[in-house]
Amino acid sequence: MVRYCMVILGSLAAMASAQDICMSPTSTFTVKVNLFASELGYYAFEECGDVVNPTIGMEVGETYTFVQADRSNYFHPMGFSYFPDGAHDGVDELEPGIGLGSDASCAETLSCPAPMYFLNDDYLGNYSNIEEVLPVSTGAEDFGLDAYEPLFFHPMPEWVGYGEFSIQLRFDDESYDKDIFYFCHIHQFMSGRIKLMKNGELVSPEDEPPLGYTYDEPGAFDETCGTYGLDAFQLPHPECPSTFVCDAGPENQPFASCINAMNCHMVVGMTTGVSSESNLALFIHQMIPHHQNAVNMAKTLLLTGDVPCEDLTNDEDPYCVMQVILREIVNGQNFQIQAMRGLLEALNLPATDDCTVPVAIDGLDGLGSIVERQNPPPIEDSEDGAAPVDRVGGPFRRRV
Ligand SMILES: [Cu+2]
Repeated sequence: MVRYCMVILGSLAAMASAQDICMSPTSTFTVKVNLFASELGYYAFEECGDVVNPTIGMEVGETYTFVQADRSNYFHPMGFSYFPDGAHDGVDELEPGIGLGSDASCAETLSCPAPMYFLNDDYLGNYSNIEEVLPVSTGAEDFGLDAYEPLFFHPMPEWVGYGEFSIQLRFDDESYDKDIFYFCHIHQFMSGRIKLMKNGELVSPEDEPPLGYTYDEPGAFDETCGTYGLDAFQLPHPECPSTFVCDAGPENQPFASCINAMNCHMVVGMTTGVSSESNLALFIHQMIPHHQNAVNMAKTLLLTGDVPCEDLTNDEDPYCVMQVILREIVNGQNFQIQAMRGLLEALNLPATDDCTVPVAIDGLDGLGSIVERQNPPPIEDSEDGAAPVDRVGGPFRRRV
């Protein structure tokens, strides 16, 4: 009996309930990115409240507008795909030449549904399945993404200065019977589900295809700091010094305790092995926690509200200059973290190579055992005749 109930619950979990689907009565979704909701941030829509990556509903054959004007969209150009994460995962996106319905003839005429990308009111492509924008096309495959996406990598004040980014999407393949997804063209793992509907009825009651991953959920401490992954690194911690911030008064205490935990997270992350004997792997394993620290620091300062800025293009205002720096750090370094993780995978190098090094104080490590200082061997003369480098000191190692 119990098992039977669980099976039913299990299948219910994969079904969409109408209450969980966010519809927009105006057919507009105002896109924002909640940078504090996960390591990378998650999409949210003004029309859907505070829920991150909400499941949204779209009527087949109707035109929807996704407005990416909010500053939080920087580095997050939205895409649409048949499977989560699109090209990040090597799976099909919505493109004029890709039809996954039972009638795939649209692929031959390049008239399958695809998003149409706009800057201000100018459509950036020549494909169209929206008559009101451009006569419906066949044989044209440029839907504007190639002009749209690169602008999201430009320096933030330039990106803001370009104007209002938006996307129109009319999914009109009547023969397709599953869900589609929105995703970020720059960051993986930010996908959300789109339920297609016909006259208010779900095309697919089941959530198909599956998302394939769960969303990050910040811990309680992370929520106060606007960070990700720090709950287990609050001080005291056996691999960290007793503090990183000295003499913080009551006013700075909350920010300082966030800084303490993020620096401890970094220090713990920056003790790694070289099991692969690869300097490149060593660099990446050390750089990722370093980047994560920069991202966490920037997010926490953003969350304090201590860096107010109305006009991000105003480089005379120190707060605006700082706000730009913070947002560029969060988005640019997160992008680099993902790229470096991808490199490790592509090169068959281990994803992580952590080692545990208790913090050493006065010859004692954090666990109270005796440690000794091991000096590394001197570096030999290099072949090109460069002088040897004098290295002072070395890492503390536990005596075994
Ligand atoms: Cu993104």
